[in-house]
Amino acid sequence: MSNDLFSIRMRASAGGVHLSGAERIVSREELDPVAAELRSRAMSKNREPDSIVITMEPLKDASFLELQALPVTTASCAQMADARREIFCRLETTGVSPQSAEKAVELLDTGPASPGRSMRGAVIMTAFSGRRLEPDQKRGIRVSRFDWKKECLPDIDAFFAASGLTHFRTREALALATKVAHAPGVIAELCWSDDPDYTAGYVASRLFGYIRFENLKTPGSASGGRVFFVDENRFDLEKCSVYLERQPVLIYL
Ligand code: WAQ
Ligand code: MG
Repeated sequence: MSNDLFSIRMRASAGGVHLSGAERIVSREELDPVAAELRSRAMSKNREPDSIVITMEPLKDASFLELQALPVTTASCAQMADARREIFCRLETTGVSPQSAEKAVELLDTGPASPGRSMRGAVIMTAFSGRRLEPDQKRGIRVSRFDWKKECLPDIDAFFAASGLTHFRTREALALATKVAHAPGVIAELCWSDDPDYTAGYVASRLFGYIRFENLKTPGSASGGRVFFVDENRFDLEKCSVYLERQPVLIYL
């Protein structure tokens, strides 16, 4: 069935270094205001971009997948060390080995693109042996073509307001994590932002939903990223990448 929805994506960089990115699915009427919003977000970074690319692509004949958002819980870990211990326990319940979990945390601490650099996309890591599978280790796999379903926006706004989670990052991360949790072969995700002022992060899986932590890193640290753990026994990189990058997904609550 044909539709009038568009994928709109922004990426901003300076000197070849990725600064920020965003992806939305919007109707034709929203293209201009959302493009302006993404442009202003790109320019609100501490560092001025020397390139901002905004891509608009009609999804007219695409078949959409609709997914219910993962349930959200906030872990009450007072110290960063407690939060880190808790993510190890949670990852282990999904089948991620302690070695893989440690390697993932170390990568996000040091910058997974090369020491000190964060990636534009995510690391794909085998859950047992901790091998990296993403074809380009500087860029990573960028999840795209997902958004909240428009009809559900009032419910979604109400949900986030009632939970006291009003930052746009949480809202975008829950949508992304929901798409990722349903990817073929993916068993869990670990994420925290590379924004020095934003220390919250999460672990997510279909098993326990989206568990957020207020303090996964030290304030002021510019390291962060995403790791998608995959089951090496049933993993097809091509199939998973096509789903993550190209399959349009709308999320409802
Ligand atoms: N696909 C794959 N990886 C991505 C994507 C994407 N679409 N967007 C960001 N990343 C990776 C990339 O390596 C970034 O450097 C890193 O994640 C961090 O991106 O509940 O805002 O946009 O409040 O800084 C966690 C929310 C927020 C916690 C994460 O990430 C909460 C966040 P950022
Ligand atoms: Mg982002």
